[in-house]
Amino acid sequence: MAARQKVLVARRIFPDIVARLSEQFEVEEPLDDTPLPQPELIRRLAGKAGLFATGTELIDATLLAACPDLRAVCLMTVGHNNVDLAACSAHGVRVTNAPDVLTETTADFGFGLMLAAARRITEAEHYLRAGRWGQWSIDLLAGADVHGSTLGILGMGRIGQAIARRGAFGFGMQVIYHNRSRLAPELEAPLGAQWVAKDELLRRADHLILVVPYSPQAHHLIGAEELALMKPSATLTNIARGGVVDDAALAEALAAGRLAAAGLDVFEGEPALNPALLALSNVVLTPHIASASLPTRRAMCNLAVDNLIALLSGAEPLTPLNLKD
Ligand code: 8YV
Repeated sequence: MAARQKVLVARRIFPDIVARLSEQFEVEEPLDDTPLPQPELIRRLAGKAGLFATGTELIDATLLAACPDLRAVCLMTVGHNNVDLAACSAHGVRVTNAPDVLTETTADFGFGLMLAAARRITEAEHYLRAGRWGQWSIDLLAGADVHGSTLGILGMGRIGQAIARRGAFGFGMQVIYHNRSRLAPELEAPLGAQWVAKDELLRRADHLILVVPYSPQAHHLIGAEELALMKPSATLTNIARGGVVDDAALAEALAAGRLAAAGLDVFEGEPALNPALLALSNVVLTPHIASASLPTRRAMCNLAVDNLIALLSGAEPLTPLNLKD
């Protein structure tokens, strides 16, 4: 019998997903959640044909040159900003990601974060837990309305559109968006969504949500200048990637009352946080968990496994990112 192909799982995942992989491959899996530093990742990839990646591993020319046996990198995430696709293609390494399976779950969370920021939900809980609830007062923890307001979406991909559906159909919001390309009219019309220039988006949105993929061009897409265009009564929610927002500028705007509130699931340099954000009460902070429902995390893992099985058996993967047929 021919030797089974070897696959490395970059971090701890669900045991039954590892069992699924083990039916096909000889699997090496780490024992804990700590991301492997690149030299350790390279060491463990020796002799491995496939990598089950969790989104934070740096797959660049250095790694590829040091891992000649590697043929497939299958991400369980939709974001692939840590993977140099051109370098992978140059080395003949196929890459896949996990779109679609996390769209609705991530949109639910983004919408929830926006609601929490607008209606000051976590601030209210902290207030109550701290024993500060004395008596009702007319403007106690009064926030902004979400229903009927203007929802601004920066990045109108699958997740942006899922958020737009929630806003338009569930909350009667007027949807405006900015994206490199306009949606097809048959997608735009039912949402009543309107494409606007980025500055207009910033000026008009009551609640702005960021869903753009990270790339060097998207770095600090929202900085001091952009924040200055927003209404002081507006909220900003970021479920994209940390680098999209200048966190220091955002903390300054929130502290100065130039922006009402923010909901942040992603941060520059995470898991470290800008201490200025931690000191504010008008920001809701969560540890990059927008896709974290159990069924969705399982679906993301299963899609990565399906892609590994396809690629290492010479078939076309379900969700390729490079070297497509
Ligand atoms: C992941 C994500 O949980 O899919 C993505 O791009 O941001 C999340 O679903 C995260 O990337 C884990 O590293």
